[in-house]
Amino acid sequence: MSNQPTDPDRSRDLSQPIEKLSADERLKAASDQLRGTIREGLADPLTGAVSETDTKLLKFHGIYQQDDRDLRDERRRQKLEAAFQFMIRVRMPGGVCTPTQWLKLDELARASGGETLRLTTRQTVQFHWVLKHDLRSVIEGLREVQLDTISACGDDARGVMCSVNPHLSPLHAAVYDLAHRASDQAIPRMPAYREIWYGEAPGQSAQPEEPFYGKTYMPRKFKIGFAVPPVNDIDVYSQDLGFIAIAEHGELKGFNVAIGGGMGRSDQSAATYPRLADVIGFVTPDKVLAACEAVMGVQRDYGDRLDRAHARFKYTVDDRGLDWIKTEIERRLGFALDAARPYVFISNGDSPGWNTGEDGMHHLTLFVENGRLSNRPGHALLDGLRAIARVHVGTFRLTPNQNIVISQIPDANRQQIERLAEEYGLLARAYGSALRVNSMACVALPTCGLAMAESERYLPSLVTKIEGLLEVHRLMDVPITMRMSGCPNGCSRPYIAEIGLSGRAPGKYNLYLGGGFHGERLNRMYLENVGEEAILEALDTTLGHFARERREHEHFGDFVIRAGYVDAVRTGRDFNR
Ligand code: SRM
Ligand code: SF4
Repeated sequence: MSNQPTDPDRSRDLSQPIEKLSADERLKAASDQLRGTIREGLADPLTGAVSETDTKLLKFHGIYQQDDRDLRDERRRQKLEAAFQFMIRVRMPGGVCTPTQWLKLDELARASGGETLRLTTRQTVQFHWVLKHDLRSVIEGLREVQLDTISACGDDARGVMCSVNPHLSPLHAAVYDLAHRASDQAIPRMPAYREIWYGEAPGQSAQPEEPFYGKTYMPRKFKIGFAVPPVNDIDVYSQDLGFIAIAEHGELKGFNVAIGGGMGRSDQSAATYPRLADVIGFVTPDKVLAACEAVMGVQRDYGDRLDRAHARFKYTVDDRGLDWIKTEIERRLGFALDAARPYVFISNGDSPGWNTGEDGMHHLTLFVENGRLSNRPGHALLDGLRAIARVHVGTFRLTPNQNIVISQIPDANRQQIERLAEEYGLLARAYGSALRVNSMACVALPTCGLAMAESERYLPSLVTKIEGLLEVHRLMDVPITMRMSGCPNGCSRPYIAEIGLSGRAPGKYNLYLGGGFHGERLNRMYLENVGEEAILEALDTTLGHFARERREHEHFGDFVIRAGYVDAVRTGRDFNR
C-alpha cells in the first residue's frame, strides 16, 4: 500500500513528542523495522526464551513466547527458568489451504508442535509447544508450501477472514479472491522476516521499507473480514473493517462497509468495551482495496498511540464520531460511499455435515470441538485429517467457528472421504446438542499468558452438564450460541453469543446473556464472578422459561431480553452500564 503517512516515523499526532508516546510505540520506532535483536536471541543457547523487547517484536513475525502455566509454580519452586515455548500462528487468508499444505502443517505439528494443531477463531492454524531451537525449522517448513506467519500477530492487519459458504461456490470464489488480495495489500513488507527466517541478505533499496506502515506500524492490531449473507460466520460486526457481500442472482455486486467492531475489554476499566461495527455505505468490488487502504489509513493516523488500552479503531470511531470518520474515509477515497444495500443474516454458526455446491462439488463440514486437533482414543482427529489430505483433491477451508470443511470433493471421492471421516471419529463429534455445535472456547490455559480461568479445557465438560438441562427442557436440537473466554479479551467473541462466559479467576466467570443469534447484538452481564453451580442454576431457570414460553422461531438471546432477564445492549458504550 502507498498512502504515505504525514510522519512515517510516528504516523500520527504530530503534536506529541516521541517520548510521550506509549512504550510500545517507542519500541517499534527503535526496532530497526522489527529486527531488534531477534537473531541474536534465537542463537543464545543459555535460555529457552528471548528478551522482553524481542518477545514483543516477534509477534509481528507471527510468533508468541509463552510458558507452560501448568508447570509455572513448580519450576519457580525449583528455581528453574519457566518452561518457555512458542506459539506460531500461520497466515492463511480466508482459511483456505491445499492438501499438500495440510500435510506439511500436520508433519510440523508432529515434529515440533506437541502433536497437536489448533484451529483458531480467525480461520487459521496455530502451533503450540514449539521450542526456541525448533522455530526456524517450522518457519522453513511452512515456506516449502508457500505459507508464512507474517503479520499473523502484531500491530498490523491480522489474518483477513472470509465466509466459508460451501454451497455458494462461485460467489465464495469471487469474495475469497478479494479477501486474499486485501490480505496481500495489507500485510507489511517486512524484509526483517525474510532476513531472519529465510537468511536473505539485507536489501539495498533506497525505498522506505514500509511505505504504508512507516516505522510504527498500526497503533494496535487491525482486523478485516468479508461476510457472505445469509451466514455471518465471520461475525462481521466484530471486525475493525468488515465487508458484507451484496449479490444478485449469485453475482457479486459489491459490499456494504462496516467499521469499528472489536471485542476486547478489561474488567478493571469501564473505558474499555466491546463494540459492534456500524455499516457506513456500499462500494463496488473494484473499490474494495482502496476502501481498505483508506480506512486503515485513518486508524493509522488518528488511532491513539499514547494509551495502548485505548488504541483500537473502535475507540477512534467513538471519540471522533462516525460522521467525522466517514467523511475522512471518503476524503481519502476521493468519492462518497453509496448508500448501504439491504441484506439479511440468519446465523453466525456453521452447519456440520454434507453440502453440495452450485457447481455440483461436495463439501463436508466437520465439527472440531474448540478447534483442538490431536489424537485421542476414539477421536484420532489429527490422523484422520492426514488420511483425508492424502486422498483429497480439493481444498480445506477453516471456519471462523474453529471447524474445518473438506471442500470441493468430486462425486467420485465422496464415499471415500465419508468412510475416512467415520473411521477416525471425525463425524461422531458432530452429534451433540445444537448448543455444543454452536459453542466455542478460546485457548486459555495452559499456554495463554493472559488467561485468568480455564476455557478450552473446561467448556466441553460444562456443555455436557448443560446438555443435562437441555434434555430436561427438550432443547437439545435448538441452536443456541455459547462462547467462553478465559479472560475479558474475548478471543472467542463471547460478547456476541447468546450465552457468554468470560474468565475472572480460576473457576470464576462473568455470565452474559442476550447476544444476537446472527451476531447483530452484544450481550449483557447477568451474573458477575460466579462458579459452575451458579451458572448452571441461572441457565436452568432461563432455559426452562425459554422452553415453556418461547415464540415460534424465537432465539434464546431475544427471549431473555423479552422476558426481562437483561436489557438489550444498544451500543458499545452501553455495554458496561
Ligand atoms: Fe486473541 C491476545 C488467542 C482471536 C482479542 N489472543 C491473544 C493471545 C495472543 C494472548 C497474548 O497476547 O499473549 C492468545 C494466545 C493464546 C494461545 O495460547 O494460543 C490469543 N485470539 C487467540 C485465538 C487463538 C483464540 C482461539 O481460541 O482461536 C484466536 C486467534 C485468531 C487468529 O487466528 O488470528 C484469537 N483475539 C481473537 C479475537 C476474535 C477475532 O479476532 O475474531 C479477538 C476479539 C476481537 C478483537 O480483536 O477485538 C481477540 N486477543 C484479543 C485481545 C484483546 C484485543 C483488544 O484490543 O482488546 C488480546 C490481548 C491483546 O491484544 O492485548 C488477545
Ligand atoms: Fe487468552 Fe484471554 Fe484470549 Fe482466552 S480470551 S486466548 S485467555 S487472551
